[in-house]
Amino acid sequence: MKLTSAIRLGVGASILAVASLSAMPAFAETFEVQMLNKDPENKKNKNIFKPAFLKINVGDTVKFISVDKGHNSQSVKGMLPEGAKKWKSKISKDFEITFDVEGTYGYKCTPHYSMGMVGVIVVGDGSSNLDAAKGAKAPKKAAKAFAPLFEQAAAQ
Ligand SMILES: [Cu+2]
Repeated sequence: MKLTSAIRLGVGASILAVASLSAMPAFAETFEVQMLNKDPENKKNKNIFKPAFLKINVGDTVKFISVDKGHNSQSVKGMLPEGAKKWKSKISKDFEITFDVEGTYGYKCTPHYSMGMVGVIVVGDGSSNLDAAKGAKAPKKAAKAFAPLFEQAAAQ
């Protein structure tokens, strides 16, 4: 009797372990986005996130690196999938965020939003809220900067 229940327990535990493993991404990765005063490859390109577009998997982390001071990362209203948490990092500080909700995310640098310092992250399948994100209001230069990034999101 005792042996049987021990075996059952063993099988049950391993099934549980497999189930929880498959629910998690096999290899969660961390991606880096630099916050820069200018693009080293094109000095005319000022106040940028590099790369401004990322495609990641659910469970992956993005680390915003404060290479140059004066920048931050903040989610843009209307450009988050449902159930996702908004964020706002401190100016001139590195910031890390893990994405657990699938969808398309538009974000900005708070002080340079009107100058078009924005980025887009697609987490898993970004299609659920892509149209809504595209339709969200943004200042003129930001909208212009978002357009090619949303095009990249649509092409995923
Ligand atoms: Cu900035």
